[in-house]
Amino acid sequence: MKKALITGITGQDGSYLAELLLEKGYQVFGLVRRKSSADYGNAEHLVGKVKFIYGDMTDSISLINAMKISQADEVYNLAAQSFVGTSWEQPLATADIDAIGVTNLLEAIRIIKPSARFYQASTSEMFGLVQEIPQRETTPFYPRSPYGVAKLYGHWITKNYRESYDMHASSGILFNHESERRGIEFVTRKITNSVAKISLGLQEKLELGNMDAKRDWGHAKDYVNAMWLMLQQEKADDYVVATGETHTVREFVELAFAEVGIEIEWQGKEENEIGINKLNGKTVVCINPDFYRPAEVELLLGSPEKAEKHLGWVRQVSFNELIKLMVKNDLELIRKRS
Ligand code: NAP
Ligand code: G4F
Repeated sequence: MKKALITGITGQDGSYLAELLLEKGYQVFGLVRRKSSADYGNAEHLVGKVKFIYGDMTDSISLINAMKISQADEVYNLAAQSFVGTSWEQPLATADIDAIGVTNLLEAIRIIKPSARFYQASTSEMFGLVQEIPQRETTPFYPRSPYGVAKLYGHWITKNYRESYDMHASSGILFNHESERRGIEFVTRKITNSVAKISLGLQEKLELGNMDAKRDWGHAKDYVNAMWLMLQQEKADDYVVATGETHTVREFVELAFAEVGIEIEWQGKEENEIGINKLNGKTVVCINPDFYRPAEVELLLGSPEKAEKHLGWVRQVSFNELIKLMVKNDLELIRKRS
């Protein structure tokens, strides 16, 4: 039985990856942070199936301990302060977790079990002010947030340990991926949750920042499969995982409202732009500049060519299906609660 250790198991990707590895017959260990009340987040339903180990990316001893206990053959580093907006408010914590934390984990592997295969959760945020369209493995990086900068360190230290110590260490440069388990502060889930509430008469308006931003959005379930595929290759390498399509936040809003039968008409420009419900003339979307970022990533569009060709990775969920699933899920959750 293969053993895997997942950091960030309580998050969106960690929980889907744990399900995938359990299905494949792995023994799964998950690193969790100690909280004042027991909370396994998205991995709540995996209690009893996964062995949880307390630890923190900033505490190298706890990572050595997690490697000793798990003796993992595969280590997936998904733990991060993952919200770009917060990285301006907590730049040092973001660097400690997302940058130095990666070295802490690589060292724990090197000390305890250097033969273990390692996956690093790199990100399209490293492309930031994009130098090429679409972005590929060879596109130069230009991060635009403390998060992007910290992740770039994590990316390079992974490559460096591969080259310095011949470790099987790979990075997945994953573009935005969402799901029914996405954190509520990320724009897609914020939209689908608000759309559900507005359609049920529980909220008046959705307030957003930059609606012109373009993202390459896929479903998290498809993306965790790519992570696993990377660690099954004979040689470690870096791969872009993306859909090859890009859409604005505004398009996401329109399609999400369409799921509940609301057609949006846009009026005004920039900070004065509003989205009106065509049926009753009510304003349901407006701009709140508090959600603008000090530096923005305007356009992300990835090329999945290498992942498709070398890993045989295939995406199952389309952009429209993703929105449908997320709105449906939020409607069900809210109806259950009220
Ligand atoms: P997420 O839902 O925010 O999950 C983050 C996980 O990291 C949570 O389990 C969190 O635990 C854990 N964590 C945070 N700080 C930690 C620390 N100091 N020590 C140990 N664990 C810590 O993120 P996600 O969307 O699943 O993303 C997974 C990874 O992929 C992240 O590294 C993210 O940066 C990266 N990524 C995500 C995307 C995307 O579009 N989703 C794209 C590219 C890369 P708590 O529950 O205790 O907070
Ligand atoms: O959903 P977001 O917060 O995701 P962002 O910044 O693209 O980061 C996500 O994807 C990265 C991969 O590229 C991951 F590495 C990272 O961990 C995270 O998962 O924002 C998407 C876009 C941005 O341009 C933002 O300015 O939506 C824009 N936006 C407009 N209004 C908003 C809002 N974002 C948020 N969160 N909230 C708004 O009200």
